[in-house]
Amino acid sequence: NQQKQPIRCKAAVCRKPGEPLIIEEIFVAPPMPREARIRIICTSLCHSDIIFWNMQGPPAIVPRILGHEAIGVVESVGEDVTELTKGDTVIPIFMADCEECIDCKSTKSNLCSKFPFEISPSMIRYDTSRFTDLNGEIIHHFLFVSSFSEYTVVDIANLLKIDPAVPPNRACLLSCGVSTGVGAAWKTANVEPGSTVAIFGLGCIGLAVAEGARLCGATRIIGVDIKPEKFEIGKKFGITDFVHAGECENKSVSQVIIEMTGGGADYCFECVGMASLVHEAYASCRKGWGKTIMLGVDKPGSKVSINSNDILFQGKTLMGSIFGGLKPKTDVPILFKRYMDKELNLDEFVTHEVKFKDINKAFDLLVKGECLRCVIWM
Ligand code: CXF
Ligand code: ZN
Repeated sequence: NQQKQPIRCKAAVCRKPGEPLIIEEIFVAPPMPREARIRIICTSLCHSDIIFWNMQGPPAIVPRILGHEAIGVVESVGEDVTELTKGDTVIPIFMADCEECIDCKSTKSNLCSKFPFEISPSMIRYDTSRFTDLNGEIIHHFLFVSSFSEYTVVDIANLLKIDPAVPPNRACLLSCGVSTGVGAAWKTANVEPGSTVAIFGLGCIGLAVAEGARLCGATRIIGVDIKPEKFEIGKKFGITDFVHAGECENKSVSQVIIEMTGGGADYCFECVGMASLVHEAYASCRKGWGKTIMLGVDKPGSKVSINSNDILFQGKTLMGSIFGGLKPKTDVPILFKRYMDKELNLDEFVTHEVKFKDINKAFDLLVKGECLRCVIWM
């Protein structure tokens, strides 16, 4: 049986942290029960790939295959897979959705308890790898996806079947970054029509929050960034006002936002991953009902410090949001529909496209902050 054989194909392997990926031939083992082997069509580069590419030591171990924002076609399925079949178009999602645990059954959570999210070098269900190099050495996985490979193996809990009519270089964006930002506005914050929103950091995630806030009917969307050129880009995503952080004379950003809004924004989003900025975002949201949502990932162990009486007397909320609070199997299909109905703007996020052999160019562009999303075609 052809499908039970390992596949020999090309992958971009991270062998040393922070050094260019090496395109080499590898073997991809057949899928185990409840897994599928996927042929990647295209993948895009997310900032988390850069963070873990640069990280020295655990949980980032080499050699491994990075990449987690992608779209592909099912090449074969393991035993006990009824949900998917060969030829289906799928997107991988690093957050599992087993559809049967208490969290997956609740509309209030996207944190699967059967397969909790972790930075693991293995498959989510088995603690083993499906990749080996030509010397038989193990190559590790990343975020249960490892899409910088012509073929990969992904658990059924991490796969969403999608309509093959969606252009692949748009569909892949809903696999991580854009979904995370849009979801944070829609699901985590539940932004209401007429709201004022402040977004700290106008990279892909922050701009996706703006897009989500616009879809929710926010009327004022304030972007905060240290680069003034981000305002022009932000306008395409519905940013109405801009605060140039670092150039606020002798005021803090929160003082500026409180003055602009007559008391603070209804919703603030931290999209950089700086604990000190969470403090500033929290200070920028309105007493009584203000909500601050953390999306950025700071260094492990970093602390957010907020005066306890501020929390007690101001009645504000501070929330974390992973994958925008979206439930992969039920909420992401709604985003696909909104894209196909021409409501959700994905096109503007794709600023660059390269061939797989040029994957290291995509890294250069994102590291230099010159792109939002670079699509890498296999
Ligand atoms: C991130 C979310 C926080 C942990 C690392 C991965 N997700 C995707 O980019
Ligand atoms: Zn990502």
